[in-house]
Amino acid sequence: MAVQIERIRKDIDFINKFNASPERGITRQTFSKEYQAAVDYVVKELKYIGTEISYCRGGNIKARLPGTDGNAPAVMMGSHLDTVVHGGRFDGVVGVVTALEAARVITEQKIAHRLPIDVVVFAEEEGSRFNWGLLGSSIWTGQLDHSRLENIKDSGGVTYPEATARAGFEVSDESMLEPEKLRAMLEVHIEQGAVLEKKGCRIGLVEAIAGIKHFDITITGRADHAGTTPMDARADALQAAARIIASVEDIAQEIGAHTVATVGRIACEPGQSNVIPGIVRFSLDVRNPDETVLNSAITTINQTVKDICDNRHLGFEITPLGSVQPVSLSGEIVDLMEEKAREKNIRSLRIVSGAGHDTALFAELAAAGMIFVPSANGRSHCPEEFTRLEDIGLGCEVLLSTVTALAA
Ligand code: HGY
Ligand code: MN
Ligand code: MN
Repeated sequence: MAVQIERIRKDIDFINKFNASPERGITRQTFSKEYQAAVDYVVKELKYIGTEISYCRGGNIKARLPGTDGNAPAVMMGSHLDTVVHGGRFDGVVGVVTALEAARVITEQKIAHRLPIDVVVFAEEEGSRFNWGLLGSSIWTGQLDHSRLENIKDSGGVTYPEATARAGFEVSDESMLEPEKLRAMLEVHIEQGAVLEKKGCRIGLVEAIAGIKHFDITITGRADHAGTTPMDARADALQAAARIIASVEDIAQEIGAHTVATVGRIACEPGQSNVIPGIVRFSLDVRNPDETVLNSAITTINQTVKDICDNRHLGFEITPLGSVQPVSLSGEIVDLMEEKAREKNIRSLRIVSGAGHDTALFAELAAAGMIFVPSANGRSHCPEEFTRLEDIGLGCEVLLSTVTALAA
């Protein structure tokens, strides 16, 4: 192996020392002090090998290994360092540390490359602080207008631009990512499912990424006394929300065809045991690799919200948040990665991603590809998340040979 897995181990361990919830999993929210410390570590390592660092629009970071042809489109590789709350050690981190290690090897071995090679760290991929997934890459690729950021706030009311400024993040490169500047985008990521493990494959070649639609749903009833309000005189927002949430599971199961729907967050006001809930807010995450099926699931769920609320004379509001279309990734890149894996006698498997990734936003801009490495028991977004260092090393090897072939 050209890559050094002990360096990868050290990078993963160092980055995960920066954690707001050491008692339970990993929590590293965008622009938090933990996040900044992790980013600072990676930037220091990238500077050490001589890359040119740029602080880009949307809070993203780019570290360039210049090629012999400075005007040529770049080959980009990387992922994210932010996590869900009480998440795992590998989601996103694996893509950043494998890109860092590949850049080290390219520099150390003086591997010639005509195209520039960029290591990137995308901000707010998870949306766990600002409730808008793929936020940094959406801004950078122009899929979300910069002006929208003023209205994207965390639970404390801090806007994304304010949080960016408070973290001392000063944009040094305002340019957007455009097709003429990009040859390819490659991301190594944990599978976050159990397919590779079940099939005994150590590398997944992602052919498509499921579409995701996020919403916030608010049900408005009437707060009343829990003891004096008869059952037939109530406008109980939580009773309606409970029936809607149960229907979400039924609808996803009835539609099938890889439809998944999740209510992951709920808040009830005023949240007192002796007050009938007046307002309930909850999240909705619906996914499917097929646009038509995804949209039909959304339509059915929206109709169910309306029927249940109308029936109970309650108000409701369905607010769309971040969403990303289902995408197919580049067949050229899948074929190339498959060939590189075969050259190294690595069993690979073509696979569809149920998880969302920044790379999905590059499918229209460049030849976009993802390399999956197995997740133990398919677990992710939890402290139990685990991937073997040896598998991460293989993912890095395939990344390195694919990137150097593209940038030659
Ligand atoms: O939600 C996702 O699929 C990704 O982990 N952000
Ligand atoms: Mn991720
Ligand atoms: Mn994730």
